[in-house]
Amino acid sequence: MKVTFTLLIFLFAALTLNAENGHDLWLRAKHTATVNIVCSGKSPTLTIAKQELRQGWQGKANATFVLKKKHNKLIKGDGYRLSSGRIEANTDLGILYGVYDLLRRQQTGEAITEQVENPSYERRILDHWDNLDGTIERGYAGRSIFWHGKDSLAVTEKDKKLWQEYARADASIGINGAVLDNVNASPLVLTTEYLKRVQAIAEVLRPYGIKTYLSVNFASPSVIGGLKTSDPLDPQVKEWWKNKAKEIYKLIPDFGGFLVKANSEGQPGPQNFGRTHADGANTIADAVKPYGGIVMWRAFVYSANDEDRAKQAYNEFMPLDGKFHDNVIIQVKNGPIDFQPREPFSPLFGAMKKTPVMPELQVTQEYLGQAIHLVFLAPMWEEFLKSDTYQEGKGSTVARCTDGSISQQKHTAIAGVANIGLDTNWCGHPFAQANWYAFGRLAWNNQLSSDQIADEWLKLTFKPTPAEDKTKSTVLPIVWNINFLKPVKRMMLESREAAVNYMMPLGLHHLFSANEHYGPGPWWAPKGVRKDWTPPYFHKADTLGIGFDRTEKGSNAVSQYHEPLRSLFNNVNTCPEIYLLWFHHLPWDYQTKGGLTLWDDLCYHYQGGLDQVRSFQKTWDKAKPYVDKERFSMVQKKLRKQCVNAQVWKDACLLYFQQFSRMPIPYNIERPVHNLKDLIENDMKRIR
Ligand code: GCW
Repeated sequence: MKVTFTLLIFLFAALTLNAENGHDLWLRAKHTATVNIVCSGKSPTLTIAKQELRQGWQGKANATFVLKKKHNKLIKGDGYRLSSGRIEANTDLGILYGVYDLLRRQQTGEAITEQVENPSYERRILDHWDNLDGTIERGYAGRSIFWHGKDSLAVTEKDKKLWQEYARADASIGINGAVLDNVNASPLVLTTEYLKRVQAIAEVLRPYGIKTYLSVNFASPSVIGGLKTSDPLDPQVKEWWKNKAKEIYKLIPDFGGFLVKANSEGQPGPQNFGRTHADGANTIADAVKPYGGIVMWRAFVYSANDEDRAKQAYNEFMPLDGKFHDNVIIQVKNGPIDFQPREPFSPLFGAMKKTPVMPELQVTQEYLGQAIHLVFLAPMWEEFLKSDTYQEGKGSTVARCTDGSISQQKHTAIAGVANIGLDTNWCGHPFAQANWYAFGRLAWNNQLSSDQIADEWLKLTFKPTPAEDKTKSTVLPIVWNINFLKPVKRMMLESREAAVNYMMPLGLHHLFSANEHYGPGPWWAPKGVRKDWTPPYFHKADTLGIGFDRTEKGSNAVSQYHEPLRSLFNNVNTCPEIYLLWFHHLPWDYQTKGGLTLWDDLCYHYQGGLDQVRSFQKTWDKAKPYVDKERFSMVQKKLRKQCVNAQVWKDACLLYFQQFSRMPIPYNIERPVHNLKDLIENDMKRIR
């Protein structure tokens, strides 16, 4: 009996050991060969570099490889020069990045020619919206990896191991900063007991080149400092921030700085004291300046007034251009509303001439199916980064307006709102890991294509190769299984457009029910809720038509863009159809470019999105032979749910809008399978 029990435990352990849980991300254990490393320098970062190289080498057995710190004018920041036998860099971190790049190339079969790789942005940061009690705002992958509540501030070995794994994953894709707490910040994070934990996290992250940053609450001086005010121009308040910075830098000498959400969605800010965003940002920036710290001040501001919400950030910040101190960067979300499946770029990019601006992307899929829908975000970010702002004429892409190519900037940065939690696979959905990966890769090189990123990630994350021959000393050359790689990559690359199609095509936006931002609710507008938080504010559907008129005759949001974009968006004939209802309110029988009525076109888009998800299911089922069974079935289940959801989105939006269009759903597409009344009632039950 006892023997059988032990045997069972053994069998169970063996099984779980082999089970693929996704925890290793794109850094999977490999079958490697030995390598002789020549490296004279010594530092914790170099120790990691050497260890990674030894652990991951897939080149010729017994080859010699040189890691060398050497000043080279072509190399910028933590960039590096890579060739088949050596990596050179100006910094130890540059060497570590070079090692990760080399190993990635060895594993994906990408050529290793002599080349210099420099980062697009100086600071490549993940913003964790982690609350101190361990919950995560808009987090869909479990609780926080950093915080477990006020009774668990003591640092455990388990914490440290996880932070180290996190740091390694970040460093492997070039991320060099982490904001450890939610932008809806608790003042408590600046108290000494919490700062001690921040110090411990910083110590684990440091050898991997990751700086820690904190989101701070603007009212901290009064809430935890006991001052009568948090007025940024009050001398005592200034002194308080200075002392706080001093305390932090004593604990964390390389602390990165602060991120601030002020006068936005109920958060306190300088306007509570009759001061401007510049006054607020500068006071805090002055405090960290002696130590080289920065302040990332968010432009995500809008009030419940009559002005088009899409215009407000620009209106608020443009008059302040030139008033910010030189260690302030304005952090701007990619679109003017809020991380929707598709938005045109925010007009604040390419607008401010004297103030650096950094993009804020959302890796966590708040508005894109959360951890259930398979949506690869690189195509969305690529579309954004390549958007031309025309700041200095043609070719002034968002990428170039923010990475220092157009105007000399003291600091450049990019941030992504993390999708990471305590879930074993970190991100909830196996394919959500690709979004973490893509953010890091694009932050490092804002010219990369989504195709390349998807290709790399798939090769690193799955093993789409014939079974490895463990008897051979090397595993090269790698033959990628094209039956897996090609269709699965196509699915990833199409997935964002699919989500746009079944959620909100043709420029529609914010059609979500309630504050969950998951399912459809084009009808959702309960009494007492701010109107700019409700879908009818955004779609403006009535019997005459649908869409938000942002032309010169409407809110005139188009005027915030440079020419020729202003006229292009303003004119319904030249406005790209992907933004049609973002900028125009049009009659239901308006003829779109394909010769359809607007109503029919809308219907075909919703049907098209649903069809795409169904085709993803087929693609994935066919990929079965090439994927471990755990991840295969997890993705399969999630795709089933996504398909059901896409059907709900289609039915909900079409049946709701049909009340206004009073036109039939084209007879050659599928009939709805839900009733509008049921959808609305279920929705109401859910939010109650
Ligand atoms: O979109 C909204 C989110 C909030 C978030 C806010 C912001 C952190 O729904 O949860 O708060 O954006 O970016 O500040």
